[in-house]
Amino acid sequence: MNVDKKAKGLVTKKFNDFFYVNISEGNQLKEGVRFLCKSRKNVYFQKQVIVVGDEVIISEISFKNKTAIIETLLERKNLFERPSVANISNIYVIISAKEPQLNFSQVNKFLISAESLFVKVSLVLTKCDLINTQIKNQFIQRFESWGYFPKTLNLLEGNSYKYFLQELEKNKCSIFIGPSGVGKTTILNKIIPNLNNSTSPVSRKIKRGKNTTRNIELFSLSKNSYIVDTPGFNIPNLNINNKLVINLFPELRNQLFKESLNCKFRNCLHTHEPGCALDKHLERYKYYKELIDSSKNHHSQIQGD
Ligand SMILES: Nc1nc2c(ncn2[C@@H]2O[C@H](COP(=O)(O)OP(=O)(O)OP(=O)(O)O)[C@@H](O)[C@H]2O)c(=O)[nH]1
Ligand SMILES: [Mg+2]
Ligand SMILES: [Zn+2]
Repeated sequence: MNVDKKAKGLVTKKFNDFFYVNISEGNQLKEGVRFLCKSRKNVYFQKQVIVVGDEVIISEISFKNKTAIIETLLERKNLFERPSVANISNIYVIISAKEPQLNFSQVNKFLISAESLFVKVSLVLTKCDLINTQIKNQFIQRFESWGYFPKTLNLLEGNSYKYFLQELEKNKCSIFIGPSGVGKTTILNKIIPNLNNSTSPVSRKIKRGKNTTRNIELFSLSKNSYIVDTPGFNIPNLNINNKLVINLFPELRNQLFKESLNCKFRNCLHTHEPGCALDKHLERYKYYKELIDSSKNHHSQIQGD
């Protein structure tokens, strides 16, 4: 049966010139059916091409062949860049306690980059079976001083994944980011029945991941809840207005909101200003200052050109 009707859908995968689109919930057409689509020419949102996570309108729908054409790209709430994923509601920065070794400066960069999308950011510590409780608690305490309450997972304890899934099912679209080999795909395989996506052990010699995941794909967890696995990747440089930098650090921004910080100057950037009331005795304050300085330099370079 061919139905030539329009429907709203969600782009779950992109390859070459093709897209997989799932028909959204609430449509009289079959929910959850996956259509192989091509896009009409000139389908953009603010001059940007269609990416995974985008909502689209499809037409020329063939139920027999499971094909359709993307006609329109709907308004995007946000765009995570490199890898490109649209309409994210929650970001999970996944890191491992060991193999690959926990690198705090790298975690900091992932967190800052994640926070710059201004959605909820959480931290997940995997491979906790490879460290003892004392070290685990030290890691947790350190991240708490950064304003995060990390979830801990390990392969030996099945329940930890079960509780994590319950949380993820409440989110509209979560994305996993983090270095290669930390176990992002392993989590997905644990929580989505019959998924069996490829994972591989970290290299024995250099204890680093092997960049196993290559594609970006959106998987359905339940009605209205999706999750995106990503390849381990390098963190792009940030280019952010220096007034917003404080929002990237929960331990600093909490001071602004919870304690109604009274700096002498209303536009205080909390660096060298007299009468600044921000508590600067925090581990990541130096990263905050670095970001302010680099965004200032960037700004003056642009003005100087
Ligand atoms: N001991 C232990 N090993 C784990 C745990 N979670 C994952 N691993 C192992 O870590 C290795 C890498 O896992 P992957 O899931 O491929 O890692 P990834 O983050 O998806 O890596 P990329 O796709 O390369 O970005 C696999 O051999 C997993 O079995 C854990 O909790 N404990
Ligand atoms: Mg992977
Ligand atoms: Zn201040």
